Amino acid sequence: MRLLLLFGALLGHIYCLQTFVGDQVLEITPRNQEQIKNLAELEAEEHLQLDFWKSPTTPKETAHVRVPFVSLQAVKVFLEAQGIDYSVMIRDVQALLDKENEDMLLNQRRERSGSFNFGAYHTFEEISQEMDAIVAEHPDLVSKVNIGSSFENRPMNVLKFSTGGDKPAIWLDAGIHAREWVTQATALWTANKIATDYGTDPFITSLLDKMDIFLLPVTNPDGYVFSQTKNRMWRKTRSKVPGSFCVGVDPNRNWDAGFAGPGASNNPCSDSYHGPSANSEPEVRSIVDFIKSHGKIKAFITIHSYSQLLMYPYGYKCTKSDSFDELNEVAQRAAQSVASLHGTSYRVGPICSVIYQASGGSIDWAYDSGIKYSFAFELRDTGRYGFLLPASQILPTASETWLGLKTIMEHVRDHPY
Ligand code: INF
Ligand code: ZN
Repeated sequence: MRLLLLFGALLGHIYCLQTFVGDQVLEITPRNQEQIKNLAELEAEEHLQLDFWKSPTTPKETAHVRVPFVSLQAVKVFLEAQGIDYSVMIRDVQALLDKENEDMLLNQRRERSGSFNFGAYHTFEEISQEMDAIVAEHPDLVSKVNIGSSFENRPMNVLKFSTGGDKPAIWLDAGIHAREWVTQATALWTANKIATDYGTDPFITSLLDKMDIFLLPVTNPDGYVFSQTKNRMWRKTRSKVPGSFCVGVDPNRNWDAGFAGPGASNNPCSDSYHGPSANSEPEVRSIVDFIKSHGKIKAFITIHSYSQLLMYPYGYKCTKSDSFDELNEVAQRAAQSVASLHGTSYRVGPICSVIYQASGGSIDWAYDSGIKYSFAFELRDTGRYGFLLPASQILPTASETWLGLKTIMEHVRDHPY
């Protein structure tokens, strides 16, 4: 009976859900500039429907590409003909999605007769309820601030951690890209960590004596819901784009920092589409308005996955920022803190040198708006599971990330400006 129920629930989900049966994620290692060009040409073939999880940048660096089952043959023939090395990273994407879905359903049953499990993936609704629960349990420290609504009118709720008044503050956000599920989960764990450790952990206590923290766990609510109900690989917002059949804008190309420059697409069907204008997405606009009206945000930290990177400005240009030396020093130390727990190794540097030139990103906007301490995390892993990180890695990811966050926040606390 139990199994039957589970099966029914699974079927119900699959019914309206895009499936990825037989899709593979290939790890591709171009040997030279020529082969990188070949891969760029492959990416441009829209009919192949390739999903570049990680783009090739320099020779010997790997690319990760999800290839739909129907394109597998063609892509493998192409790679072999060009003599480009590749291996299969994920043999059947759908098998991982089935496991993930089954885990979520089992956990939901368990939570009905128990407490919230931070080591599981949750729906938007469940996350919102847990945020309310954290506020209810710590009313003197935590409050909920509504900063606006998503395109589909879901609330953008920020948790404010404050011992009173409006102090200089640290901004943290996660989940700006829908499919990066470990980030929303990590943010919620972090919220609970801050709330429960205040008063006992000397670091968090001393920080909150001087500063406030604002934390937005689900920056792209519509995309998150879509990634759980329709298409697990969804990255963008869900806004209607005038004059196109394609939906959504890359919210990390939509900020007013080198908007529409290199590393963003003007094709509404692209996963890195910058949108019709800067701040066109209500999700981005809401954060910009909030931060401007607050006026005392001293650090801006955004959490993505995957690749294990800690980056700072700039992305829209490849020149050093004025704060390069200080940001680099802080980021290097934060990466060491992350590694100290489970040995997870991070690469550190400006966006443009660590990944690629990317314009319209949030931390560039924050930095150019006067928020010196602007950082972007890319959490686990380096590709074994990519965006499909098993729930069993949520707690280790969240706890190691917390050590990195602490190192940055400590520096911010001790270097007022
Ligand atoms: N990768 C980059 C992206 O937005 C990360 C990034 C961060 C770019 C900051 C620019 C600025 O394309 C991901 N991976 O989204 O999570
Ligand atoms: Zn991202």
